[in-house]
Amino acid sequence: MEAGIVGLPYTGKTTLFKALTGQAVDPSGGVKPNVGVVQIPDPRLDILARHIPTKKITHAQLKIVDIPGLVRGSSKGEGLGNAFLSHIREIDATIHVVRCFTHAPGGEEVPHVDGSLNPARDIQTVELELILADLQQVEGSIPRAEKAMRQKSAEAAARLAVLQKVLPILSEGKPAHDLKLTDPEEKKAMKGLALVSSKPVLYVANVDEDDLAGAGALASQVRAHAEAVGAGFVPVCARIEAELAELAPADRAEMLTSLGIAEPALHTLARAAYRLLGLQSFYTAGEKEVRAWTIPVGATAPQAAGAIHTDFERGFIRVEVYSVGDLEALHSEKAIKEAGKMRMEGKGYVMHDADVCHFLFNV
Ligand SMILES: Nc1nc2c(ncn2[C@@H]2O[C@H](COP(=O)(O)OP(=O)(O)OP(=O)(O)O)[C@@H](O)[C@H]2O)c(=O)[nH]1
Ligand SMILES: [Mg+2]
Repeated sequence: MEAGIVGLPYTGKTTLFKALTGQAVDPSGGVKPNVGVVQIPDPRLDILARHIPTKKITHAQLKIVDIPGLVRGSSKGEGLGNAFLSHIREIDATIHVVRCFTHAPGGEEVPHVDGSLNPARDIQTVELELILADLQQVEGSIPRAEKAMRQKSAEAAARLAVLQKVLPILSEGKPAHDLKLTDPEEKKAMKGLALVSSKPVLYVANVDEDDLAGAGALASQVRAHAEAVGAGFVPVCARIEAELAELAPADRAEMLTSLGIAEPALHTLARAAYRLLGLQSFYTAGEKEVRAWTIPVGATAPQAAGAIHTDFERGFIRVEVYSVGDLEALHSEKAIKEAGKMRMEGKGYVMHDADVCHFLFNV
């Protein structure tokens, strides 16, 4: 799972990256993307480890890429041109950072590339660049796709059909996300195109420290846009979060209390990203390791086993399941069994969020 951070220059992308990953960044100021891994915070792992003594706790992970170089006119070769695109095709979701803070800490000015604070305009600027980049890709792909039609394969036909359907949408300045497909072959072809404007978006309003809830006029523009397009929205003060990330846990808790924040934005962001991507977690728990795994909502038990190891999916026999809530209430797997809450499920079982699993397989 991979999310890419995009946004105009000086919006706080790298600050957010540091906050999320706790990782050092490229000091050159960003020609190369910063790549890091976020351990998804998950209180359920603590519940599991409290009742099932274990040597190791492993969090689910999200890969984050801080993508620099997107500016107004990228598609026409401004700045680094479309170089940023090579890093963005692979991502599953876009985290779009929008500047809503007025000053840098200490009050000094942070320049804005377009001379004034205007989140709604900034969103349009970035999204138009993504759409134009996709448009160039689609226009470039059509002649090749037409040639490929000679092979008379269903795959080539689906690819050309999708290119022809998405072209007018992009030409109108709308995101590829607006194209709704039903045919499975076409859906697959669409995925293969990996168009940037087809990815789900999480808008992050990077706010001043006196508007952490994002209730101010600037952040409200971002929220309104996110709601209008059915995307995710999280207000974050990236600078404070970056400071929090550097603190020891006890100091962090104290700073959170003094700021009146319930939890670091990383938690809110991680949950929003999960929701956006249609993901949920299941767990395996034993004395060697307590671990969170990520699967799409709707995944079956064999598919969940496959998230651990592909052989487990093929050799799946059945699974013993209970939920984290059962363990919290009853304190041990033995007590869960005695209460009749340990379930045996077969191949058709659709996984629930917070399931704890013992898989039985044959490899
Ligand atoms: N007040 C305030 N300033 C911030 C915040 N986030 C970033 N800044 C400041 O904004 C400036 C730019 O931040 P960066 O994180 O480098 O921005 P960027 O989007 O990575 O910029 P480029 O990589 O140049 O495109 C720095 O001076 C930061 O200190 C914030 O949440 N609040
Ligand atoms: Mg940067």
